[in-house]
Amino acid sequence: TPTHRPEPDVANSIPPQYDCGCLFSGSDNALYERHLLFDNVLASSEIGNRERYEAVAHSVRDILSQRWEKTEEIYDRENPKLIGYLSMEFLIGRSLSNNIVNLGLDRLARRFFHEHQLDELALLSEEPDAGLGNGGLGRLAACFLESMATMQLPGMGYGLRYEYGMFKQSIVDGWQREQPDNWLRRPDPWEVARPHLAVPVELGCSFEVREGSLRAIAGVPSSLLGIPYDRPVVGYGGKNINTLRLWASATPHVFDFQEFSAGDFVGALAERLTAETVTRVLYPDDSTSMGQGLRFVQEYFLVACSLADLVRRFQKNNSSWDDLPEKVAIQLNDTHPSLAVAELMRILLDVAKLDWERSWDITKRTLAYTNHTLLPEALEKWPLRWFELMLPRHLQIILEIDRRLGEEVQTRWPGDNGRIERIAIVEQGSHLVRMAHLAIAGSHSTNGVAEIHSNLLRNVTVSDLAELYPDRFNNKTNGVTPRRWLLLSNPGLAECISEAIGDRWKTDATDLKHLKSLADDSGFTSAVQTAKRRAKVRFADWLKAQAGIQVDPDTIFDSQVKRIHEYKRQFLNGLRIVALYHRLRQNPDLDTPPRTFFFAGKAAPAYHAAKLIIKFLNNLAATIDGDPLVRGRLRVVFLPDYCVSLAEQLIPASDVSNQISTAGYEASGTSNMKFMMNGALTIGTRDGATIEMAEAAGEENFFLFGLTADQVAKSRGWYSPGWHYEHEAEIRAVLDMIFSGEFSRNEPAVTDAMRNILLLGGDTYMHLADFTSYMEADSRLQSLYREPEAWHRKAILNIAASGRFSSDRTIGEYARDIWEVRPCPVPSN
Ligand code: B1N
Repeated sequence: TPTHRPEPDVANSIPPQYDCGCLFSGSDNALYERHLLFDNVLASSEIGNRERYEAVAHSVRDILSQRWEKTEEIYDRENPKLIGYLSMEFLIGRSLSNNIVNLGLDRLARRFFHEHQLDELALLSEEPDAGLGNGGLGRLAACFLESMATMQLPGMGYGLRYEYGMFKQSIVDGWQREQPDNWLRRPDPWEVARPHLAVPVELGCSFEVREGSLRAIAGVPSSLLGIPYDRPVVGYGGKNINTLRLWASATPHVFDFQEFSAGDFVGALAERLTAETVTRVLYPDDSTSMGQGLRFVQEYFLVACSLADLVRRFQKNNSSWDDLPEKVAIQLNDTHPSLAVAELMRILLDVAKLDWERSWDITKRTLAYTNHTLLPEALEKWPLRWFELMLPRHLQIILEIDRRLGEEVQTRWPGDNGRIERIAIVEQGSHLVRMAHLAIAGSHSTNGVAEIHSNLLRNVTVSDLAELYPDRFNNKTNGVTPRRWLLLSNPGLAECISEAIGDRWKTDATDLKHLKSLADDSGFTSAVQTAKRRAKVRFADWLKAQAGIQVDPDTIFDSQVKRIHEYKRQFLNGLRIVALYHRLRQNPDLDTPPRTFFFAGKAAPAYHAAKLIIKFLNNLAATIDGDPLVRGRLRVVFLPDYCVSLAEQLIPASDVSNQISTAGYEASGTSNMKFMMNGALTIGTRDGATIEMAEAAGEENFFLFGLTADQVAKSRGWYSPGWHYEHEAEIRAVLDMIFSGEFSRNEPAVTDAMRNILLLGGDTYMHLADFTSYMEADSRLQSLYREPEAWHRKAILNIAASGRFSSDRTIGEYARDIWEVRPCPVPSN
């Protein structure tokens, strides 16, 4: 029988520090009523769900505002070491329900919705996703902020306030279409503009916008203004409320009075347009670096604003520059903010007037760098010429760093010119600045995001730098917040877990291990089974209402949701589905469990192969949908516009999680962890954090398949997709079916392109090498599904082992090993 450990209901007790009764009282001056009535000045007949959402959000913000302010006050008074998490992306998603849960207001809120006869779901979905990120890297930053606040660590996120976030995706004739995401069309209730904290940013050139792109005008220095917009980051339990500070660009001159009086009124205002262009839009590239000038300006803008802000804070309570590393820890989320190395050096040399040695020592001890990918196309390298144009002083500094680095290598390995060249920050010949080398040289810590990734980084990608600075390299395996990704998105399962083991897991996910002893408990197994079934029904209902798509909760929900990329191998999943389809066509009496395959994900607009994958999957879906022979047995659904809130719906409802990247290519993955926490079983390769997940749960509770990273690297030289086509009957049948145009009638370009990627072009990501073992793993999975007890036993063992993949654990490790920061609790009153 389940061990019932009654715990105080943290989530549903109102923290004493809030006076929130008024939100829910029916009295005339209740927060909600006032906001509803006065904020929009609308007749009650004109008030819709959007206005109701805004009124609730503003009420919640009113409730948290004093706590938020108090957090700031305590940090100011206690002067603890502060973390500055610098990231070009924060993929936040929606905030209202997260803030309600983290403030412990969920029970009250439910009653409030009920009493006011409000449709809670409809109201919550009025909030647009804050999609200020591409995928895993941006979502990780959001999870990290939530964990820091929950763990009462003084941490501040710094990013850009993009006017347009990740584009909206629609599917037309199977192809991806992009629409702008104008998420700020309506005022956002969570942001607070702080114009009095604006920061000037100086550039060595000016800009003009011509034909939609930004052009530099050499030799004419210019300045921009960074306006901070703050967003609350509510920790679970509502004790500390940290800040995410997003910078918007503006011009310092509202009018150029000279031009104004000279009559060029419009021209003067046009300058303002150019300045605001800088934070107009998020670059929609995941795991690639597009080398655009505007992106370079964005990166510097983030760094300049954030460092100025951190330095200003530091100087308020400290006097000696030597204390900077004791008072501020700056984490660079990939190389995107790695100009921080040169910018901090500039501040220390030119503003603080310190000498080089001292400046360099302070810079290194303050900064730390996280690498998120080894893909060569994602490693940022910027033209020297751009530094010359825009950041001439930074270029001087970088060249001096590079010169000294060369000297250091020369001293340790005299005459080893090859090594000097490989380590150099400025690449010879190309005149490109290798931003990863700058970040590694200018910081005290370089970490990867999963064991395998950190090892490859150290031993392969930047092995020379690792040999020079072995102590700087370390691993911090990623994690996800169990509040958003279990408590909030899967309330049924969360309750079932709390009933069994109490609710300490919400802030200490390792407590989930107590579920292990319940894996053979038939009462608990069936409770988990019921929770999964309910989540599937809930998702099916939601999908029907949202998109008119009907799916059957009595089929296996098998999902692959992530950015579309060749290395993630959505094609391989497609090949599996074609094989299953082919088998049924050959033998309609085949006894297989009915299945629904879900895909979702966006392709970078310029990534043609990725767009082709989307087209193929949609064609596959249409063909299978139109074949009565497999109706009710096979179904493929491509869900458009994957985003945080879609993930929150789909992940709890999934039975199977596909993590099938070519081994060695996925740095970590984080959705893999979300699926695991929600009781999905993983079919996957030994890549990224999936390796550690299988280790934690026991490989017997995973469906692992395919080549290891080592085997991939070793077989590169002789691998031949043609061999597999010739020698493996099912591969041949599957490819022939695709190449025959079965799924792409009258679209020969689609089949030709697939033939090129999978066969003629050499199959870079080795789809065919892993196909057969994928099918074998799939068969094992199908057999297990026929035994519900055994299936849910494994699901429970997975949930029980998922505690290690909480971002609280990850942040604990960063805090201890890299930042050396301690909690700074904000007392209750
Ligand atoms: O970062 C995630 C990892 O879990 C994923 O495995 C990894 O692919 C992802 C340039 C990136 N790496 N690199 C990027 C994003 C945007 C961009 O412009 C690169 N994203 C990842 C979290 O560690």
